[in-house]
Amino acid sequence: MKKKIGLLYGGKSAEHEVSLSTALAVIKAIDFEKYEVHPIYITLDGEWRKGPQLSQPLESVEQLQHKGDSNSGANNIAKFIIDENGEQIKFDVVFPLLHGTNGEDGTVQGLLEVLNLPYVGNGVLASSAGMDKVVMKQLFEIAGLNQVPYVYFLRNEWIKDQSTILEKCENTLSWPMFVKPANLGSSVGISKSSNKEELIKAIQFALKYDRKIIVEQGIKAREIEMSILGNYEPKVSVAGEIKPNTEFYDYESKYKDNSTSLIIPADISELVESTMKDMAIRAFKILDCSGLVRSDFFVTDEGEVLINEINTMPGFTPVSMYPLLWQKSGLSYPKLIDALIELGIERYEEKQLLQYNKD
Ligand code: G1L
Repeated sequence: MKKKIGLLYGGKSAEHEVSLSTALAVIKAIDFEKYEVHPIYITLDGEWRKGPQLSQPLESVEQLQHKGDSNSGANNIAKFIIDENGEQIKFDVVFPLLHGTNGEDGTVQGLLEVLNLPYVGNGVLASSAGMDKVVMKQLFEIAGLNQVPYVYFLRNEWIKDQSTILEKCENTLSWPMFVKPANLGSSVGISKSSNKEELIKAIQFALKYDRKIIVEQGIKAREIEMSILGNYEPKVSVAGEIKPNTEFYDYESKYKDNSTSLIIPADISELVESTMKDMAIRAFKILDCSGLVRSDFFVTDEGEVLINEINTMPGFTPVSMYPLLWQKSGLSYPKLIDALIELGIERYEEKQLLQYNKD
């Protein structure tokens, strides 16, 4: 029996297009001898549209953007849950290739939990904790992970008392400082400031995108990443370096231009590599991750390793860092998809064994 895979993509999100091309890449690579694929497209307006079952790859993203049948009135989430006969659809596993609607991650995972469907990747807790840079940094602190100094605050605190916040930044951090919305949906709202005046502007800008702001001390360092795969005993890939050609990594350079180059494997010492591996696994465990995570580090010229962030939903086309690192580590893109599906099912089956009532 072929496994029934539900592929969720699109979404009410800034990364709608990225999600579409990722879904196409997965469909092109997935083993149709082992799986049948059920595409579920979420439009930019948040409408859920189930497409016909696939038993062979598609050619273009247009084929993924199913037309709605507006007369049925059921172009909605019910179509995903219930089939033509009113029975609940049972997928063997769902691939959630999207951020939660409006960027609150963990929401789609929560829906899948409520529906009691197995799914690929991180659960509710890791997805939402990994979405908030402040929560993530606080957890890293508990795990004893080395990271850049930071200050954070909420909009209402800024409105009440700007000078205390600015003082705290100047006393705790040195220039330049990077101001970011805490919500890591995408790299929008981020800017660099080299003095107080710029800092104020950067904060006002970031506040357009989130109510929680983080100010991080800038650091002169290389950006090196590792891919983690597994549940209880996660495996770590070789390291890869990102060399940005623009001043820093913004939304445009991340997705649109070729202004970054990836160097795989990264040229690092054995000590730096083993430090990164150890930190990557500690980060994976403290956020209670499952399936996959990409861990991003700073490495200074002196060989100091600092964790920057982890990404619970990394770029996932065959030319994205996460799959490329596995490719170099001996795991091809189709094999990586197989492994993630198995890990999702394993996690679900373990959960089925839990008891929910008192004896
Ligand atoms: F399903 C996985 F494997 F967990 C998974 C889910 C989501 C891997 C990678 C992603 N990434 C994305 O969905 C995205 C980078 C396209 C964000 Cl919209």
